[in-house]
Amino acid sequence: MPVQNQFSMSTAPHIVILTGAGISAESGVPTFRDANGLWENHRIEEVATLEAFGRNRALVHRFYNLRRAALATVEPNPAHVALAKLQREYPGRVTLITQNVDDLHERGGSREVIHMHGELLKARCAHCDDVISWGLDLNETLQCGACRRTGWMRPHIVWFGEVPMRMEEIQSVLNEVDIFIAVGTSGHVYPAAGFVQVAKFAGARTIEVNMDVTAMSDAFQEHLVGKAGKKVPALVE
Ligand code: BV8
Repeated sequence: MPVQNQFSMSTAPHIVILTGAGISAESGVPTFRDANGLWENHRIEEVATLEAFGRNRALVHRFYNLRRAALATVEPNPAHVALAKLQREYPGRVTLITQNVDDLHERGGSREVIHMHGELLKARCAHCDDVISWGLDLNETLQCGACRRTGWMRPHIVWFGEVPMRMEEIQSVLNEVDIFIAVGTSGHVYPAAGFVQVAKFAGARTIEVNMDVTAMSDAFQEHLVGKAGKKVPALVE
């Protein structure tokens, strides 16, 4: 049953949506699985870590600079647009959490997005934590505008082994969710892969939208098998 049918102003359910790389796949953003978790023969888990950044800044900067530049070549797809429409229609009742670091949810019209793994279009000073919007190449010559130090600017990205962002907020919405929908995520990365269990504990209806069976499929009551660009609009419109 489309989630719209569950909305009536008196009992508007609280919907929590978790998206992963699969929602951006039809926009042309490669998923991590597409590359079998590899990039230029490096395992992504080896590039996307603080240790890798300490070992070889140029390599890590290149990894993110290429992905940041590629954002200019992609557009949001009907799945991003449909979720933004749902958020507009039910203000305050739809929490969108993404593991993705692209800006396609925002360009699809979403105003409030919880980027639990950070954002490609932001940079952070590793010395004073100042965060700036940043759409260009990052390198070690960049000076921090807040503490004036040079060589400390890093991608504003949560690497493996680092604490995801806004986890308290995420925890509190999961404790009171009525409908939990996961779109285009393989369920390999924690803590995101465990959110469905928290939602189930809260008594939520759980729906997985994916092209494949995933590592967390067994935890979901409902499965919409197919492409997000088709299945998400049908579910939420
Ligand atoms: C944490 C930013 C503690 C980077 C990312 C050993 C040492 C240290 C940590 C660990 C360890 N073992 C385990 C861990 C925990 C670790 C982890 O889970 N590792 C994995 C590899 C086992 N997690 C962490 O380190 C996290 N931090 O645990 O801190 C903590 C926890 C809680 C509270 C306090 C402290 C931090 C993890 C964040 C890593 N950063 N992103 C970057 O992007 O460069 S994760 C990165 O990979 C993505 O953000 C994404 O989350 C993940 C890839 O997952 P997916 O999004 O699911 O993408 P994937 O390609 O895998 O799947 C795509 C899916 O879409 C598929 O199912 C496919 O079928 C589907 N699909 C494809 N096309 C479509 C589609 N579906 C629908 N339509 C389509 N068209």
